[in-house]
Amino acid sequence: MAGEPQSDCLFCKIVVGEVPATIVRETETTVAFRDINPQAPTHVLVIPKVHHPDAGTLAAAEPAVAADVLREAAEVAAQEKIDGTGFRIVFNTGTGAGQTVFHAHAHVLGGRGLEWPPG
Ligand code: IU
Repeated sequence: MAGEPQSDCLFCKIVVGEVPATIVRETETTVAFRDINPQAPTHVLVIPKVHHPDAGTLAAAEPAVAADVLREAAEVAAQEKIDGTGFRIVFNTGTGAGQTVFHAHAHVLGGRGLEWPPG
């Protein structure tokens, strides 16, 4: 069922502590942790605790939680002190866009120059 934990989902396992992660922030509805393969000096993932496959399906089903994810992404940037120079919030959606984990997540990237358009 939409929103329910999925036994084969890595990020659902991070939410319950079955898979380790370096958590930098946590709220009632979200967890933020460092990406294991960082693409920038700051690279943190913000995920909803509920399971939805991507940002769009999350926003359609639980818009308040989608807003929580966005707010937490900005809070991470402030906590990491990358908000002054600028940072990027990325939602890869679909395999063609590089999505590899099908539990909605925001990448928060910063601490270096960020080119536009992204590759
Ligand atoms: P993507 O947008 O679905 O490609 O992002 C998934 C990210 O999850 C990717 O940057 C991985 O490095 C990251 N990640 C992680 O932080 N911890 C893990 O155990 C696994 C993937 I698997």
